[in-house]
Amino acid sequence: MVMGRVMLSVRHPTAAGSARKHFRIVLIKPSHYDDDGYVIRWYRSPMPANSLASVYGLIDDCAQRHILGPTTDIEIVAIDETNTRVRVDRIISDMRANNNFGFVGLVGVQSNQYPRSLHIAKPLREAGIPVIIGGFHVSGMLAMFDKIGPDLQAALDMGITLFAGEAEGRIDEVLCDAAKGALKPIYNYIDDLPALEDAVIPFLPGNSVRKTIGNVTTFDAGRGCPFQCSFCTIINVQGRKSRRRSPDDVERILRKNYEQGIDRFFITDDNFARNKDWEAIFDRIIKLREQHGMDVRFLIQVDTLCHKIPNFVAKAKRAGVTRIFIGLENINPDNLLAAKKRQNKITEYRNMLLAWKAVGIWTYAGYILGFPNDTPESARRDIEIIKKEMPLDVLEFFFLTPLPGSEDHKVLSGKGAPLDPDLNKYDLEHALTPHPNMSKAEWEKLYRDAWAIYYTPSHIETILRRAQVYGINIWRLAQIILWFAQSLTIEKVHPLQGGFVRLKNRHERRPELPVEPVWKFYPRLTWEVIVKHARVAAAAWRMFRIYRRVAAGVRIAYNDQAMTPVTEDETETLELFTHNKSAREAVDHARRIKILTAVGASAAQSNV
Ligand code: B12
Ligand code: SF4
Repeated sequence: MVMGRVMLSVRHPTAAGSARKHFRIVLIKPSHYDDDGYVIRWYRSPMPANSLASVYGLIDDCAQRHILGPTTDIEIVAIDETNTRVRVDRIISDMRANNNFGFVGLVGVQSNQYPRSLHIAKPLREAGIPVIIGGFHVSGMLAMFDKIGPDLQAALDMGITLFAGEAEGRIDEVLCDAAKGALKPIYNYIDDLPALEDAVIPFLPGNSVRKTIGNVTTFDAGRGCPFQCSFCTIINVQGRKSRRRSPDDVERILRKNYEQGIDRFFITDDNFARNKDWEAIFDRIIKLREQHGMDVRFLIQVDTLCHKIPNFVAKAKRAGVTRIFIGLENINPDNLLAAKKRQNKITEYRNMLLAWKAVGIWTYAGYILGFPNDTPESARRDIEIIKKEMPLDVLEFFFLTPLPGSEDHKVLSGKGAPLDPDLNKYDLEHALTPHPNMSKAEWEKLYRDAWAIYYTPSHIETILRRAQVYGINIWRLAQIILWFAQSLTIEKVHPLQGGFVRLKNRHERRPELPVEPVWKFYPRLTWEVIVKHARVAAAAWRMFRIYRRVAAGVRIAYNDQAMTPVTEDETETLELFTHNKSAREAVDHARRIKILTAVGASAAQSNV
């Protein structure tokens, strides 16, 4: 049941007769509750959490440096609740056997995971075990508000320690305080973000990575993003300055994982294109691949202007990037402007996607529903435009959510706007505020419909046909599309929260809801399992037939509007550019900039 359990006891000579002590740290990356109140947990979760890897790596380093003295070993147990049941009773008895010498760290706690974290913490605190909570909820709240809100106060009242900011360079202090039994109520480093060059690298043992699907692990090559999107928490928690790991450290991360058989990576930087050392990092990876024969491959997150950075796309390809994720967010310029997402230019979308396609890299994009100018009709029409005019592979939908830590959340809270008080729902999958043009029910229906509108059998076929032209592995792509297309309908969760074989325990339910009786819980669970598997099998069969049709047509030339670069006259005809006034204005603006740049360039030339 323990995901990664490592007893780090580097033997140092101890004074004769002195007994070794074990400082026990249990790190838990919590999950959260589904709409029925059960913990979302899988036999295999999608990927390991970099938050857990970062804190694990830091504490592992403390253990190797023996920061608690030569006679005290540091023992780390790491649990990812999305794939491992948290047995609080066992943690309590193990800790008790060790005189509560240690602590439980709730790691990388997002807002939607905060209620679950407090539920895990309650019995631990009652047993006298020190508990520390870190992650985006605590950091985001302390970054945006001077006063402690009721949710953080509830933790402090339970005697839980809060950690805000990043732990690199600070973890020694926390461990030493904990070992002395003198943890402070709050460690607040939110205004003092550490440099990442030479910082301890994130790492998880291979046996924990193997509790996830595939052979993929996560690491951050940098943190921070220069842009200012109002719904974003990252800029307020990790800052707008690019802080990054050195190419040497990236190489160490890759080698350490490669040695334990892990060669696929999700680089979690929210915008790797704005990592100031992207080129040096790519160059190092290219060297590892081309000169040292390391077949490492990557998924990275980038912005919609990345293709304009000289060499970026070409080097990404050589460095083994096979997929990119882009925050497309919306195709209505009014909405993008309202969210201060000024860097997203609809006039660039298609050319950017084609630049990636040209090198055989497939694209995922996030699309947000519920911007102020959206109506159910406009959003449905926008998705149809995307299907017809943009060569995008995987599209995923989110609700516009005022996440704690974002400017939107702060502004709405300041105005006293009605915000749903249940933090468990702050997972980008729920409607949490009133919308000017849609009722809550309409917004929720739009979210459910959006997946069905995009992933129709005929559009899946089009995606695969387009991908085949660019030499993309369509068998693999078909599997990912199956995952994204079916997750919400079959498992009722977003694909990023999904996993392989849902596990449920009768007792792992929100304490506000009753434990269901055996006669009700088990028959329903059995029925659920049967129905789900039947639906997965049916969907997989339909997908296989589409795949087979496309693969059989490999020699037939395929082309469509989305696959051709945008021409000047198309800006007058494409719906993407003409569907409303602000889209037309965006095109006019881009045209004016182009003319001015050309005039400026020829003036500069005539001056030379
Ligand atoms: C990679 C990633 C994922 C991956 C993997 C999960 C992971 N955590 O690695 C996947 C794709 C699975 C994912 C899914 C989701 N994610 Co996500 N994800 C990220 C991303 C891009 C990077 C996470 C990361 O590695 N950060 C770097 C680490 C090092 O930072 P950290 O977690 O804050 O940890 C540091 C400190 O907080 C502190 N610390 C943390 N814990 C502890 C504990 C102790 C004891 C101590 C001392 C210190 C400490 O030290 C750490 C090292 O410095 C972040 C954005 C971001 N830039 O962080 C979003 C982010 C965390 N995700 C977010 C969300 C909403 C989700 C989803 C709910 C989306 C969805 N509906 O599917 C799901 C939830 C799934 C789940 N079970 O976690 C939000 C959370 C916002 C919030 N306020 O709650 C973020 C911030 C993005 C956003 N949109 O704003 N995610
Ligand atoms: S581009 Fe992404 S990471 Fe950067 S501010 Fe916008 S939402 Fe945040």
